[in-house]
Amino acid sequence: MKKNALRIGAVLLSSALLSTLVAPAHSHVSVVPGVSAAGNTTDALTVGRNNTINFRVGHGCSLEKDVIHPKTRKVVASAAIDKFATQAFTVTIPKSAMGEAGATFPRPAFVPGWRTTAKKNEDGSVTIKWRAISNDFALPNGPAGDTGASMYFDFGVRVAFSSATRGQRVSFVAQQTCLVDLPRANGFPASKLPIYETWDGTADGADTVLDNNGRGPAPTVTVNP
Ligand SMILES: [Cu+2]
Repeated sequence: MKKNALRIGAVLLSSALLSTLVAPAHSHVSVVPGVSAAGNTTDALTVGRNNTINFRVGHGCSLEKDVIHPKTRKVVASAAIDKFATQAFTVTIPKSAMGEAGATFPRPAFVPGWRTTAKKNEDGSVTIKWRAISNDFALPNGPAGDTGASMYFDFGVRVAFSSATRGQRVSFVAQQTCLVDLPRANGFPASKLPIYETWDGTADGADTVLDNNGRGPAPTVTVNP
């Protein structure tokens, strides 16, 4: 989606206030600091403390172009109307959030009904993936009914910000995978077409490729100085 996220200028705010200022947008994917066992949200973004952060998914996937059935050539999903449930969510934790040596593996929160995997990448970063074990557990775009509002969910991860991140912005590439049903047709078995919302950029509005992989800003936090 290419909604403009609300942006707040932080020029006049003290550093104490700054620690609470993270990705104010209500939609897209943003980082929300977790509450520590001591009951504060400062530890989450402070080097050397328990850095528990949550990735808030604000809505499901939209289409950039209609999905045409490969066999019948009929429109099976409309870009103007249809939204899709999130079946999988991935987030990549950079080495700068994996301790001083870049070797403290992130600890994903358990989400009932979702299977969790963690994979180490070539560059030493770790990608965490949560996948709904069935359609019933997928995160819907919105509640059933007629209000048209979307739903959100927070995927938690405990990371370990390294000293080098003090006062710095740290971004986490994230991606939602949704599935479009392609019904069975003459010689064509029923199947599912994956579509994506990829959060790996710095700004909205740059995605002009109609590939049903929407691109948006990466969730980002500023670590306390
Ligand atoms: Cu959005």
